[in-house]
Amino acid sequence: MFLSLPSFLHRQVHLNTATKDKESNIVQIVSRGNYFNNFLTVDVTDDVIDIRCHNEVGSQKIKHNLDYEESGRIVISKRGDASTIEGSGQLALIDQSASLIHFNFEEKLPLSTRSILGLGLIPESGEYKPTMTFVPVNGIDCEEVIPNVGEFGIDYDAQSANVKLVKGVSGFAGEFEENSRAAIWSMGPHFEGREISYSLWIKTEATDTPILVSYEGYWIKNTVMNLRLRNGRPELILSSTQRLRAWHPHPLRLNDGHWHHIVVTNPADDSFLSEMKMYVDGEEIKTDIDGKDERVTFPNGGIISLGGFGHGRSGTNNLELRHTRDNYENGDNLVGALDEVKIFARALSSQEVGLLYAEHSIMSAHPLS
Ligand SMILES: [Ca+2]
Repeated sequence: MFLSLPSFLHRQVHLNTATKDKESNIVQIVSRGNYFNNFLTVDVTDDVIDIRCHNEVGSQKIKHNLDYEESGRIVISKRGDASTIEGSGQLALIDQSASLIHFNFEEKLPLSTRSILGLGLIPESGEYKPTMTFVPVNGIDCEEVIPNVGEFGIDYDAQSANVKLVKGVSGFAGEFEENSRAAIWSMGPHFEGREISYSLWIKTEATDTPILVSYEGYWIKNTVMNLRLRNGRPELILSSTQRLRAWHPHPLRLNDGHWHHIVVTNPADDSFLSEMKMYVDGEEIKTDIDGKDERVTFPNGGIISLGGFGHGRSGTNNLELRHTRDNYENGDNLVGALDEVKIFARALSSQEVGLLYAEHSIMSAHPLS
């Protein structure tokens, strides 16, 4: 039987994923683990497949702790007339059309209460523990997390420092300052030239070039997907020589101290840079490109951060390189607030963007449409 793979999640991600084909009952399970910090067991009987995920817990013990707890389970049963597929925890079925990453900034939690797969392997941390108490990000120790409430769950929490919770478009927002950090350790969900979208609310008066969302490869450094403002004008950096930006003659400035909604989307797999779309306050805006109009390609195995650079290049000892990323045209730490930051592993239609905006548009005092 030929499997129609496009309906599965096929990206390099840094967690356990269970997905199901929309049409059939074919299930795909991907698992990962370094130094046996995570593994699956599979129990097959006549009409039941019972797969369990085991996550390393406990105290430090030079990489191999060998102390585990069950962190997820999926049971596929063909007993009787009907097939059933029940996933939970780390093996809960992922809704691929929903936001995989979603920060609503409703709470912050101590990092010590959130076990994030593989985080203890970060070279600078000097310790290996299944659960960390702090992790350094660009010179600042992060002891808190902003939980990811999207489908990818806890492994995509943002390790954070100096992010204040203030009034946002929906409940609280995250207020960033110069020494704020919000960095995701786990990789993905970008993949080569595939569809991807960012949606977020921003409030700032910054006149410099604040980074709103950064995605950069952990190993491959040729391309990025960094959304930033340049004196209030949105621009999407794809490489050191390519960007998509608000059409230059347009007087658009979003650094007016009011909430604004921005969406960028790669509308189809292997789009050209000029085909990527940008929306402000629910409406598509005219863009132009700076650099060569090529098919976009995102690094596999990349990591995301909010309001500045994150864990990227944690393998290098060159602090200047790590902190400035000069070859990506740099960018400043955000002074301002973010809310409802969402990342989808698919394109968003103009109708969907309109709905995302309308959901909280009462907060936008100056809609541009
Ligand atoms: Ca919120």
